[in-house]
Amino acid sequence: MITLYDCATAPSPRRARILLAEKGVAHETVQVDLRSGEQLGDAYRKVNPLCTVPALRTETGLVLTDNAAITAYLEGRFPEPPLLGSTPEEKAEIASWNWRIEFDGLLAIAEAMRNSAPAMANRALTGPVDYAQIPELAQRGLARVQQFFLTLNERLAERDFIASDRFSIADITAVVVVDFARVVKVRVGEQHPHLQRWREAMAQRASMSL
Ligand SMILES: N[C@@H](CCC(=O)N[C@@H](CS)C(=O)NCC(=O)O)C(=O)O
Repeated sequence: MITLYDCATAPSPRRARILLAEKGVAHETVQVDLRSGEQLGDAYRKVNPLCTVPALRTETGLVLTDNAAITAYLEGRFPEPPLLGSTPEEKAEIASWNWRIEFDGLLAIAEAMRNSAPAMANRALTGPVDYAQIPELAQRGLARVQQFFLTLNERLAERDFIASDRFSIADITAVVVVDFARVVKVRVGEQHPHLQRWREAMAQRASMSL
């Protein structure tokens, strides 16, 4: 059985959960409690020395330690429905948007949250090494998140999906990131009508309630 190391409240493992659901892949789930620091303990370190979730263990014992690997693996093993694109052009467009959503969206939220939350003092970056917060980065992160929402809104002005003319991994990443922005108090509003329409359409998919 495939095993997903998950944390119900964290955005990155939600990406893997939605992907597994969209592909219809049977799996079991192990919760890792990030609030109590379980990811840094010896037991989880043996699973994933990078001390992050998600991680995915295959039936043969191969452990994949990030969404990039999990996505590549699942697409290879369960090609239907294709979520990374079919033609070279479509693959390129999806990869480009997925990267932008991670870099300009998810990492901007992380920058804002992890450099300001008192509970994350010295945990400004994930992983086994502690890093101090830099308050200016929190401010910059917040500005970047607001800009990211405008970019996505503009992108969706005449489109139903972020990267392609069909649902793709970029839509999964974007839903997770847009929802997670609430931790820095950025939300979809009337200034983002296209983003709002797209988010409401995405909510029709059962996977998005995970
Ligand atoms: N590259 C990873 C990033 C995963 C990541 O940052 N996970 C966060 C939860 S969203 C985590 O494990 N945080 C542990 C910590 O804060 O110490 C991926 O996308 O799979």
